[in-house]
Amino acid sequence: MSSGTRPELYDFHGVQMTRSYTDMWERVQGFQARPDDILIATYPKAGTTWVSCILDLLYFGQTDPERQTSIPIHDRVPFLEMNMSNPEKDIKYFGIDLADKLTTKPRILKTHYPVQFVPKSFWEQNCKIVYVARNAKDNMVSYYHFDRMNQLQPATGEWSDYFQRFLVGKMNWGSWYDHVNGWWQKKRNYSNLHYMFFEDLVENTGLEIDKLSRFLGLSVTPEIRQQITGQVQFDQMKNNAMTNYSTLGDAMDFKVSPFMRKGKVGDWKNHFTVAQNEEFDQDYEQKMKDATLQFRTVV
Ligand code: PPS
Repeated sequence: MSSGTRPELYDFHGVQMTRSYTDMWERVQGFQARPDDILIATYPKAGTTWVSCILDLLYFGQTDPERQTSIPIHDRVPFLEMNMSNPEKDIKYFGIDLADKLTTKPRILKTHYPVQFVPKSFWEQNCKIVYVARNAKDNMVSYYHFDRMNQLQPATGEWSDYFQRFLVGKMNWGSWYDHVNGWWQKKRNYSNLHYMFFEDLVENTGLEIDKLSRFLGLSVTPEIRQQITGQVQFDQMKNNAMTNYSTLGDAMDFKVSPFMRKGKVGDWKNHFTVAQNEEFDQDYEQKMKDATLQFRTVV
């Protein structure tokens, strides 16, 4: 990929993807998960980095505090399917190699795959999986700004075009609707899956840390919970080079938009027109038939 050009989406087993995330398909599918591995799965921009930091702190914050200030989060929590080498952008990132080389116990790993793409060893080993979901309106807005600033993502076009593309799932990693529903259904027959919401994290981070700890079987004192809550506040993470993605080469133009942008619920109101909101809501009702899966677009 030469500078200034953006990758194209293509149909990959029924999901829109770019090649940087499918080139290593065979190796990713053959990944040997271990029983204590923990997988963080999300649709892009749903709170992956936030939850990655929380898990890293829960497991290693007390025993190895150094890693918080010396290893970028994208290396502490490898992004399984990302395969990127772009000398012009000073990028070299091979998620599957990073995962294979991880020496931590447990290994904490990240994926944006829809549920049907997850390597089978995670299921066979009964690994703990944390899925983070974010309401579609804010998710779309966050993804739009990310795609504007990230040269490794397909071009956005105008907001109105992007809005339409989101509704039909022409996004990298496919349809938000399929993603959140697919993972939600998985919860019914796979009990080692913790499904959580970005909006709940915003509303009460400490409570979500408690729930996560219970799911992971960790006992966390109120003091440590409070400490972690402080360490993962938006401004802390935004100002920390190890968590704000300033370490991932220069594919991301922070002058266009920062990675840690607003971290809010409800920013969609600053982007959606009244007509778009109506169209969105009608379409949403058609697609989101499962009444047990409810999102909040305000808190
Ligand atoms: S990625 O690229 O898919 O891994 O992005 P991801 O980390 O999933 O999502 C980025 C959005 O999460 C927000 N974020 C936070 N919000 C509040 N508090 C904290 N600590 C936090 N950390 C990350 C980040 O700002 C992005 O959302 P927007 O709405 O764009 O600000």
